[in-house]
Amino acid sequence: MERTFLMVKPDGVQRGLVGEIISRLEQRGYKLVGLKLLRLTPEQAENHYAEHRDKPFFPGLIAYITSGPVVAMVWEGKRVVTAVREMMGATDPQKALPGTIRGTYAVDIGRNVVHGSDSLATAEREIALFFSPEELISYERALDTWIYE
Ligand code: IDP
Ligand code: MG
Repeated sequence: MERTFLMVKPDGVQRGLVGEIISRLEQRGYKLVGLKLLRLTPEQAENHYAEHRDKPFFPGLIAYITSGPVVAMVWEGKRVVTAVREMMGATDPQKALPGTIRGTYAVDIGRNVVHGSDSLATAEREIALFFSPEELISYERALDTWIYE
């Protein structure tokens, strides 16, 4: 089973979308294995978004992501890395399909509500950045045989 890192960004928390985003993943059948509310330090934010360090939007991105609390999560399931990216929709909400999280709840690229890992390798890196191994819980769900064949 794959694991991915998902974060409700400060705009999503302020707008009361945490429950909605968790609900979508729960209802799809994915399993929550880690969860915390935190406010990113500038160092954490710069590390998390290191690949964008040289982009013109980087200072604004760091200001945005550190502007309030975020909800960091780890979700587990079959093909979950790709599935979460699909459920989030395109980075630019103007290009996100209706029905996706960004296509439903966002307008501007700099206020796009959620972050999700873009590959298995990224997921591993991002999970390690925000969670210690003891904070990730492996457990059985009675429902799993009704979700996986
Ligand atoms: P992703 O979040 O869909 O993986 P990335 O290209 O990795 O998209 O960009 C990371 C984040 O940086 C985006 O989610 C968005 O918040 C912000 N961002 C990306 N491109 C722009 C831009 O052109 N203007 C402002 N913010 C941007
Ligand atoms: Mg990205």
